[in-house]
Amino acid sequence: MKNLIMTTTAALGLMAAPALAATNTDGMIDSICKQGYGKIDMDGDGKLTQQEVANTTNAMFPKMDRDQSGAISQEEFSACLNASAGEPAQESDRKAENMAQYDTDDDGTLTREEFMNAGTDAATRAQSGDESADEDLSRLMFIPVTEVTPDYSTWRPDDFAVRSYMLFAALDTDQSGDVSEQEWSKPQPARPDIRSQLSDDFEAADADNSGDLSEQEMTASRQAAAERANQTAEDSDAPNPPVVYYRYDSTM
Ligand SMILES: [Ca+2]
Ligand SMILES: [Ca+2]
Ligand SMILES: [Ca+2]
Ligand SMILES: [Ca+2]
Repeated sequence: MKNLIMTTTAALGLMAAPALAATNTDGMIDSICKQGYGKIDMDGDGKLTQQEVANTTNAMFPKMDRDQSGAISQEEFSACLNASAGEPAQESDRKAENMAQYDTDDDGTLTREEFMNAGTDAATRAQSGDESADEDLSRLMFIPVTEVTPDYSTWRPDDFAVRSYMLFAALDTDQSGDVSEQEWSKPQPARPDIRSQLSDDFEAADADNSGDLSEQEMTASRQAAAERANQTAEDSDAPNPPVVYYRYDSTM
């Protein structure tokens, strides 16, 4: 699935990041850019409505528009949506010996479905007070090095789904759609750099080919992606498809 919105050439992206870091709005921009779509489902039913997408686009647009030009340039787009590229995860004890338990079809690799089902299972156990689940969660959830060790009891199902999705994306470095034993054993996988994908998405969203995105273009593009995400969730065979996973499919 393609991204919601997004952006730029490699050169522009590299130049934009230091410029952003120099401003005191950096923290705010960062949180908007990093929270992605996890918080978009405001009525909590696991579906993205067109109105929710319009509302969140309206809220984030002026913050992404760093120079207040009234439009989102490729640099602005990429600086935001690729903000966490390269961010490493905390170390965990992932190694060949503890991968097999999550590999339900025993084929030696973890598909995203196997990976995320394992995460959902561990999350369910953790929330029912099973302390042994923490060991699984430390292998299956993306915890940035900058974050203190999480208190999983405070996480919502969406948080588990997002972090699980993030870790899978970080581990699957060859983007094959599954995690090999070698990929699994990487001690500190990092958030992937998605500039080239963002570049494609930016072009697709720029309906009038003006080279920047109006709020209307951004809203339309995100609404179309949300629609696809809803459809993907609906078509899924999983009994309870992790909703945020589908939301993040549009951004990662
Ligand atoms: Ca701008
Ligand atoms: Ca497998
Ligand atoms: Ca792979
Ligand atoms: Ca445009």
